[in-house]
This record gives sequence, structure tokens and C-alpha cells, in this order.
Amino acid sequence: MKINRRDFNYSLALTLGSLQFSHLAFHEQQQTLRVNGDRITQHIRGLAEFGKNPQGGVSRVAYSDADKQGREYVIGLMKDARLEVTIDAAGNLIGRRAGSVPALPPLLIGSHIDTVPEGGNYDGVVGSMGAIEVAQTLAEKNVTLRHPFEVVIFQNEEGGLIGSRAMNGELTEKELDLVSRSGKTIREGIKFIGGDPTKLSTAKRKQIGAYIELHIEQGNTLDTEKIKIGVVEGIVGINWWDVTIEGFANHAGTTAMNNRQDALLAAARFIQAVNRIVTSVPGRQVGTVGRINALPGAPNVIPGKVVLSLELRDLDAAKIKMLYDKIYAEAQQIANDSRTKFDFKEINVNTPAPTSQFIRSYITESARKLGLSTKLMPSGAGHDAQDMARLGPVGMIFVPSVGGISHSPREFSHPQDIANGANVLLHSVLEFDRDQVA
Ligand code: HGY
Ligand code: MN
Ligand code: MN
Repeated sequence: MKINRRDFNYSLALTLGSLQFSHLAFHEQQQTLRVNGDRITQHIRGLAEFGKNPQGGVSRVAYSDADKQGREYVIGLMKDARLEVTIDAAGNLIGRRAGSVPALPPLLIGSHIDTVPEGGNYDGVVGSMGAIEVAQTLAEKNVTLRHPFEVVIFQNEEGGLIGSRAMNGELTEKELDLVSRSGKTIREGIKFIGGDPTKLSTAKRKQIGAYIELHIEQGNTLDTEKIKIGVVEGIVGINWWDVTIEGFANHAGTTAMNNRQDALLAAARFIQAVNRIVTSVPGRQVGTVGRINALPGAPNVIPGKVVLSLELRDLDAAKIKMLYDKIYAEAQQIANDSRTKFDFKEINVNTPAPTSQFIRSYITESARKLGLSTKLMPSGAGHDAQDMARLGPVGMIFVPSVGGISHSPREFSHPQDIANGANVLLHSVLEFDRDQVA
């Protein structure tokens, strides 16, 4: 058949028009996609069985039996969501779906399922179940993203962001010998959950397209101000030290009050000093002594040794350093006065990280289209996102925590708020995938 130029142009215009139309229709169809909120609730309840405690929360510390069982449950959910599941050498759980443009850097979403001792059912769990739900929604609606897509459940978030620091290459060989809350060293723990600490470097990633994490706020700003979605502007840095105070253990009945080297008394002064120094300058910085062990630990022995934890947090690493220097100097004074010795050992450093401007705008825009109010806010809690920020742009979506309670069995977020957050995650993923092709 002979075709003249006019006909050709006409048919080309028709084809382009219908392509454009189908692209628009596709775009519109994507706009109406929603997650299944009831299914997220069911999965949160399902996971709550592993490590559940009488207080109504869970103790699912990393590398415990409950953690391992919870991870097995999660692997099942990932498979149901048609994700291809692997465990990397660091023990992170990864569920993948291929993208239509395999050369693009991967788009990651996820969170963690390990908890603090006597923790709740929402910290980390909401983001993990929300991410799997996003994957399942995409699979059910046959949406193929351009980017390779991964749901990542990071291991041992609560013990110092261990899994995500392995992914960005910051986890050191020395840290593997630290004893975790499970009683196992990190090295033993990684093996226990199916990783391979001898091949840790293979868990290290080069570049990611983005990492977006849904999480409960863990503070009361959204709940008090009745705002549905927090758009995180940055995540605090967190530094941990073990502080050992050496005194002299002696008889509590025969050693006069003016002749003691009481390590616990020095520790008490130190704890007061931390609080005073941290509150002596303006800002949102926080400092905590959250763990203390006095030895030998008997009513009739003057404590000869104390080991306690010191934690400092701020969005500005320089401020953390400044506070630490002041605390260190004051500790030397207390040591002189009390004839004790203070030794500081840095055990974990999580660098502060701003979130990416353009991912914030996808989150804000997705929330707006869903009719949800937003607020730009910092995160006072640490998250794996701060480590992923070393590998590419990151964003975080917060949903309200009732009463701002977290790290407690009384942690709670309403199912509707969780579904809202997961929908914002879904649409942020779609926006990113549409826009970012370079
Ligand atoms: O400790 C934290 O900030 C976090 O919940 N892992
Ligand atoms: Mn936590
Ligand atoms: Mn968390």
C-alpha cells in the first residue's frame, strides 16, 4: 500500500495521540492506587506474636529466637507479595522486583522488625509492613516500576543501625565482636539469622536511586497538632559510649565515709552532670544515661566499679562533639574529687543526615493529593535512613504516635493513620519512579 506524506503524518499523529492518551490513562490509573489497610493491620498483629510479652508489647531484640521467627514470618509475607527474597551477608532481608529499566539504580523502601527490650508493636514494624504492602499492591495491580525495586528489612536497627551500616560500608570488623542485647556477639548474631560475617563486604552497596522509609513519629507533635503526615527534614546523629568508673571495693561497714572511693557515687554525680551540661545550651539536643551496672553489686560492699552508657543526640555532629568535650572535662573533675578514674569507650556513631529535598517534595505532594495534612519536622530518633543517606537520596514519612509514646508496650498508632502513611509511601515511590530516570 502506498502511503503519502499527509496520510503518514496523520497516522503518526494518531499513534502519538493514542500513546499519549494511554500514558495519561496509565498515570490516572496509578493515581487511584491504594494499599489495603486491613491487610497491614493483620500483618502487624501476625508479627506481634513473635516475642510478645505480658505487658502487651514485644521483646524481639535482634538475634533472639523471636527475631528469627519474626523474620521467617516476614519472608512469607514478602513471597506473598511476589518479591524475590534473599538475605545479604550482613543478615538484612531483601525482597526484590525487577524494573523495566534494569540499568537504573535500585529504589529501596523498608524499615526494621527488631525491637528494644519491652518494646512495642509499631516502631519499625509499621514501615516494614507498610513497605511489603506497597510491594503487594504493585504486584496485584501489575504495576512494573522502571527502577529495580527492593523492600529491605534491616537487621539490628535498635542495637546501633547495624544492618544499614553494613550496607554503607561503615560497620567495622571490631564491632562484630561487641556483645548485643541478645547475649550473642554481632558476628554470632549475623550467622544466627542467615548472614555470613566472613563476607560482610559483599553486603556493601555502591549507589541507590533512593531510600524511602515509613515510620511512626515516636514523639507527640503530629498527635497533638492533629497532623496526618510528618515529612522528615533530617535525622539526628547518635553517639554511644561505655563509661567505666574505677573506684575501690571495700567493706561498707568498716570504711569511714571520708575514706571511700565509691564508683557509684561518682556515677551519680556524672549522671547529674550529663543532664546539666546537655540542658545548658539552647537547642533540641538530648543526652541520656540509660544503662548502669555497679559491681560487685552487694548491699555491704562499696561499689568498686561502674559501667554505664552515655548517649548524645543532635542534628549537628559538631554540637555532639562540643557536649561530649564538656562532659569529658567534668568527668575528670569528678574523678579527682572522688579518687576514681573515668574511662570512655566510643561504641557506636550514627552520623546525622538531612533528607533529600526532592524526595520531601514527592512525599508532600503525594500527601496533598491524598488529602492529608503535612508538617516538615526533624527526627529525634535514629533510623536506617541516615545510613542509606550515604548511598543516595533518602526521605522519611512519619505517622502519628498516640500520646507520643514509643519504646514501650503502650506504643500505638491508629490503623487509618498507618494506611495513610503507606499510601503516601506508595505514591512517593510512583512519583520517584516516573520522574527520576537519569
Ligand atoms: O534509638 C532510636 O532512636 C531508634 O528507635 N532506633
Ligand atoms: Mn526504636
Ligand atoms: Mn525504629
